[in-house]
Amino acid sequence: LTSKRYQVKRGKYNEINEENIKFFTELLGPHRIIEGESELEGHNTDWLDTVRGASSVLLKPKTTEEVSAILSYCNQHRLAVCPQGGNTGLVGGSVPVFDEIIISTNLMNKVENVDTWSGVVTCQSGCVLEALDQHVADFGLMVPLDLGAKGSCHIGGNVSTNAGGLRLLRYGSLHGSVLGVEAVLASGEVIDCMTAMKKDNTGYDLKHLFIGSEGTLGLVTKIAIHCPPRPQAVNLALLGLSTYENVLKTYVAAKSKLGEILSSCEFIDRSSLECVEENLKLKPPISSHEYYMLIETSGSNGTHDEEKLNIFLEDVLGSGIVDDGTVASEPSRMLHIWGLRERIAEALHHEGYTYKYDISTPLSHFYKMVEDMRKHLGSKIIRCCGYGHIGDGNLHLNITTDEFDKEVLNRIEPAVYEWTSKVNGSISAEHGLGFKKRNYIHYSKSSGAVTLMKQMKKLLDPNGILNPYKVLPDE
Ligand code: FAD
Ligand code: S2G
Ligand code: ZN
Repeated sequence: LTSKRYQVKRGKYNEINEENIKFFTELLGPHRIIEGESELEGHNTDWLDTVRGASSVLLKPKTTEEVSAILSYCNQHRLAVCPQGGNTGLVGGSVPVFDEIIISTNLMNKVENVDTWSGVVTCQSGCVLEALDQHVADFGLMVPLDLGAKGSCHIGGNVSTNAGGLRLLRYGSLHGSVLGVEAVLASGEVIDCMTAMKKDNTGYDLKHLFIGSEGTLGLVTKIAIHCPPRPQAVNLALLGLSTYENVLKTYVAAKSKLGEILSSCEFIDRSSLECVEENLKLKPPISSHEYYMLIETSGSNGTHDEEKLNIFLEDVLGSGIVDDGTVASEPSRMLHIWGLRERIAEALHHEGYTYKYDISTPLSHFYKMVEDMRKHLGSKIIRCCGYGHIGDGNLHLNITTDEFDKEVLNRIEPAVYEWTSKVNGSISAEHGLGFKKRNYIHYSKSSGAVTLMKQMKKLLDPNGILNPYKVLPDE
């Protein structure tokens, strides 16, 4: 069976049958198995509505043991599976390509322990990020990760995509903050790398195999994550600038003048802000600038932080590298300003079809990519805009047309990947490769590295049942 949409050949997997359904129903009970493509509509399409699978069965395990029984059965019966968390992934990794069985972590949402001395939280992988953060807030802690999908994404999905988000600049990557992982292999074997210790140098650090492997090496069932103290004082500045060079100067000034209280440095161009104004009717407190920055401080002493922030603002406004700015510390005002940044993806979605590129580039080239692409595409598109985590050198280049247009896609790809490779950037900074970008991995990884990845996949999932057609390039 070759999917016409994707020119992909279905792997040699069995099709699910009544006997399999009987096994899963006996294992989970009738309420934790959902059948029928129409019932699974929301699970077969991704958040962006750009990829669609044809699964007719979704399973809802509650425990590691149930996941183990499911995978060992699927492995023996050569049934392909697609692990699914909040289904907010942006590279087509979270939905089936054909009829893979969807294994949802929706019911695996128990917080198992909060160690208030060390700040290490142990929980199941299906905890929704925002709910987990609210839970640990009661202990004066915060989850060291924040992204626009927090209301739906699962911490297991964040780990599986090694999500970056809005505060990586301050709290680092999940490869650093995640201390322990429990995952179930395709064979059903449970790999317990669950340590709550910050330091453990005994043998290969296997948990890193499951962080960012997008469900292709194992199904993550539990994680232990180090949660820093929740800040007592937060400020958010929205700045308006006229040149990209001034954006870079402001970023450097923020690092040197705000130092350890800088918790986020985000970038929005004029077109991105116009998109949220036009499509979501959001009102920015400042407008008509070419570029905008969100600079957030998080600390333990409001007076101290305000003093440092004022010195920074006097510096950048006084020297003229920033044209205009506003500062919020009242939660609802900060939420409104964050909405202007976090909802750009949603606003773009309103415009039609989004061609989305999540690129790491040297800061010197960061915005040139948007300008070059805008020139290259001319009037064939509605919008070409750039925003993102400038503190991480991570640009979100997004282009919209009212509906999918193959000619526009061919003008963008592979040019955008060649452009990225030329500056030694990454063609996927934080979203992963999933289904949509799997065949472009060579733009950012050597053939030796890709060969070793395939060998690891063969070792851990010899029958290839875990999230097939994802991450690694087609044979
Ligand atoms: P899903 O989308 O369900 O799955 C993602 C991938 O992980 C799939 O390949 C899936 O098979 C696999 N998977 C899921 N759960 C498991 C598990 N338990 N074990 C093994 N594999 C699993 N990403 C960023 O990095 N930074 C951002 O700033 C950011 N902002 C976003 C803003 C919006 C509005 C949206 C919609 C998305 C954003 N994302 C961002 C994308 C982000 O990667 C996903 O939102 C999130 O990390 C995936 O979590 P999820 O639970 O939705 O996983
Ligand atoms: C972000 C997700 C949305 C997008 O907003 O930081 O990671 O549009 C992105 O790419
Ligand atoms: Zn992002």
